Amino acid sequence: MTAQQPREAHEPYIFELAWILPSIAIPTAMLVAVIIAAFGMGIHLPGLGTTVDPARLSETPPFDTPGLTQIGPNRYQLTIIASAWQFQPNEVRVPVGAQVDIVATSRDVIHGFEIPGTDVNLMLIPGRVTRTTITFSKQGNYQFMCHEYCGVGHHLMWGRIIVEGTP
Ligand SMILES: [Cu+2]
Repeated sequence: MTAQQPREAHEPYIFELAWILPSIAIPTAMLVAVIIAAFGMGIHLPGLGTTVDPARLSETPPFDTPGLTQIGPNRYQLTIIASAWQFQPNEVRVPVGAQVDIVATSRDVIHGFEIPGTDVNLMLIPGRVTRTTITFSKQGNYQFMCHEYCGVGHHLMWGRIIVEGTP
């Protein structure tokens, strides 16, 4: 048995505990939040899942017919192919209030797809299919552009979604 420590020796231990416990509790809480988000709420990075052969896009649905397709009442699928240095299609018209499922890929190098002012901000990777969904609740011109530098014509890679009609 060791002799009992003097009372002062316990005080630093309390302070250490006050730092150590949160430094364990906070990362643990963050890990739990990530696990709940991924498995409980189904939140994943856009684009995980499907692959496609970039050399055979013209034979592979839905990329054999890029553009807008109505898939339900006020719901559309917008299929987009990015390549150096254009988007196909580069202009589409959708009715206001429409829910648009964007399905996109790249034919050659890594491109980006961003619609400023919205949550749409995607990477288009050759061989991968990237998906997201957006509802256009306000009419207007929504410009989209490539935001991954992809060569000398990068600045030419843009297009627009024209949201028209009355809500
Ligand atoms: Cu680009």
